[in-house]
Amino acid sequence: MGKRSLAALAATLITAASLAGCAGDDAGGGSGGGDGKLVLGFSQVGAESGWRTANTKSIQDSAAASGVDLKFVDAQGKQENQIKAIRSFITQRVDVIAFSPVVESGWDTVLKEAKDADIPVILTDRAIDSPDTSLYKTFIGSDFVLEGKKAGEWLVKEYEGRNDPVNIVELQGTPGAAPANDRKAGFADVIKADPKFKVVASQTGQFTRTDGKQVMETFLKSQPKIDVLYAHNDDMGLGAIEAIEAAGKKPGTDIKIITVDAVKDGMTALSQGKINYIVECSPLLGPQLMDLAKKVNDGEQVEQRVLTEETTFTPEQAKQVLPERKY
Ligand code: GYE
Repeated sequence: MGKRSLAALAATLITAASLAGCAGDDAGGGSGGGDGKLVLGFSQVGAESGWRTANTKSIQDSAAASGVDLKFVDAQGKQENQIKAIRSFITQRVDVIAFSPVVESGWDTVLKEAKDADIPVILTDRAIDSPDTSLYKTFIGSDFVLEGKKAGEWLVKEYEGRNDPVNIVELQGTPGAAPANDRKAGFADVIKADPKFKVVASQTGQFTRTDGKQVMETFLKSQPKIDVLYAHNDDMGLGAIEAIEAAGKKPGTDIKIITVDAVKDGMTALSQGKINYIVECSPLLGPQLMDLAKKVNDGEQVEQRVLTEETTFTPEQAKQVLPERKY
């Protein structure tokens, strides 16, 4: 149990004592079971993609390695489940709450509850749109706007010196999620400089392979000419590849494909030339998260924004790093 929890426990005990006239042995303060471990409540988005699976593993492995008592709850893609989980972490009086918000909006009420309970919150992977930054201690994760820009920059280079229109279809992530909003915005911002680039269709594929495939099928039916697919993650791109192949076209050749994440399956498709470019988004946030959780629990000052280091991959680069790729 960290300093904060001890303070909270003391406060709870004092309140309980004054209310009941006696001090119970554990008035619900601190759920660490008295073994001195930091208790971290973590609400995960779900299991929608390879990225998410790797992210979950990173968090669970790092918690075990650093002696953190992790209370892990999977929200199955639903904000209401995340709110429930956060409320239950507050009731359990965990030391620190971390979560990866399914969508950007609608967190103020529950985060105020955590703040009132004096439980520090860490945003992991995805941001929220609340202007009240006092609702969380820090936000660790990637710069999704930058990722979208990197995708756009590759495209601009790829079609340099050509004037024919370039028809782009876009598979967006979960509606309202920070990576969907930002990857769209960053990409649009770069390609708007040249009117030959046209996003002819843009729809959500929910960050999943199944939806990516299904939506690509409809794009292929409704669009007479598709030059490029920009998918907000590898999984949707991989689903789309199946649809493109089923339609008798060659992914990576007939339709150029750009994705984000760089998970193993995506990198394999990239090395085979079925994807042309991947912007990396690292899911390995576990070690940094544990470190930040310990710091905020000890009342240490931490940066409001902790960025993840990332790169981009071409097919050649994918071939080189694939043998070492862990996820
Ligand atoms: O890119 C996608 C996942 O929030 C960065 O969520 C994450 C995104 C990731 O489902 O594959």
